[in-house]
Amino acid sequence: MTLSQERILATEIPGPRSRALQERKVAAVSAGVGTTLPVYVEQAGGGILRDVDGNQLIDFGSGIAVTTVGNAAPRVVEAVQRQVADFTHTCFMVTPYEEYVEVCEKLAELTPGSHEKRSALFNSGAEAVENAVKVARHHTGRDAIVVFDHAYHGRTNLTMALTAKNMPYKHGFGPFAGEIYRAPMAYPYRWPGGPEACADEAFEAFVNTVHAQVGEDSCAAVLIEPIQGEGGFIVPPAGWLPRVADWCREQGILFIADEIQTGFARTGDWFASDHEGVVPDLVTTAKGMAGGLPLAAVTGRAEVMDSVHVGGLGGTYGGNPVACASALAAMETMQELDLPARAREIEAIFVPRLQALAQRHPERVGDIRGRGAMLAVELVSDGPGRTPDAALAGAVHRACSAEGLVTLTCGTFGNVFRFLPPLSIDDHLLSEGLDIFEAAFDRAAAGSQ
Ligand code: PLZ
Repeated sequence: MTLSQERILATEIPGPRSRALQERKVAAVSAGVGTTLPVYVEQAGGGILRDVDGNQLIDFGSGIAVTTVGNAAPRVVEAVQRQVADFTHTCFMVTPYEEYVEVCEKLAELTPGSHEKRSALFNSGAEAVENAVKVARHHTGRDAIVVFDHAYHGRTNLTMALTAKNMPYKHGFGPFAGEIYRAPMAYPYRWPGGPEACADEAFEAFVNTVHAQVGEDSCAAVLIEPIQGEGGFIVPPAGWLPRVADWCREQGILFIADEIQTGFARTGDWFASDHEGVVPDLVTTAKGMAGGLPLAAVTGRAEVMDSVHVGGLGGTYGGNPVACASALAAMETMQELDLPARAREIEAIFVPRLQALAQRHPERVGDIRGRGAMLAVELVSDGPGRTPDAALAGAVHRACSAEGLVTLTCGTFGNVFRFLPPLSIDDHLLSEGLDIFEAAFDRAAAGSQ
């Protein structure tokens, strides 16, 4: 790795070159495309992003859970360079190539369950979700798709309909696709009957939604993120997910796990579904799978995936050979370095420190949750009152940015501070990043009492 693994503050953040680039951005890029931290990157690797002003920032975001194996990971660079020199595109639907097939073989090996599987490859997470819905409808001959409160599945027309949050994802972009129904999410911290009642009551509420609003035999699929991402890193209570999956099976409803954010070592298992032994009928993947190149997949039971007529699935770039080469190298890296274990180590480093923070700020840290290297704190203004405090999350985020720590927030109420470090980050950077976060939190909390 050529990039030194140290934080460097060479200028204020953003520095003069980044500010000049941001001016060009405003003049050339649609205002609809936002940037949370307008620091322009010129090199990245390990746990560091180096900007055009020579600053080196600690990365707690992984480009939204993508650079799981690290940025420009050595094996990925080598595989991509080789592939790009061999050929860049033929279109798999025209003249195929081995890398596509090999990625699908790897997906069959790594995704939950030992049954026979098939996959189809796409370019983005949203495209994978769209295609999972297409396959589910085609296979079942049913129309309705059930999703959950706080869900995030993408920004295309169908996936906007599947996504719960209005601003910024949906506002003014309707009308949306039909036959989408929403059930309450098993969200322990905010469950009206309290966290202990959440598993049973949320299961009952889910079944009632399907029964009363849809009708079991009209329902093609239930689509869920096993740990919700953009919606707030919401971890359902133990037992709830397997119950939902089992019930779907009894009703002939397909169970689709959207593992786009949770998949590929991120949560300390290969997939978040593995944690409770859930075996989905279909799984959508993207992000961490391909080491930073755009690649997404739908993987599922052979008879479901093969029920589609020849030519029914595809796209010009889906399973591009360079992206496939990158994915194969990324998956090998994850296996060889046992990155699920690394994610569990990261959890063990973070959780005690977040717990100490919660003890220091009982009125402001409402909840600590997540698994592996997908962790979050939910911020509130009044402790047990649970009033979301998005302003505090924003203030902590800005203070971290100024100190050279890249962080992300999320949540339906914008009040969840989330941690998604690359699994290639060194312990000393994790610890330094946490120091910065804690100091920023202490100052922001004191300033907004
Ligand atoms: N499903 C579970 O997390 C992408 C979106 C960021 P694409 N999440 C980050 C933003 O503001 O656009 C995501 C996800 C889950 C689907 C998607 C969509 O994946 O590759 O962004 O289309």
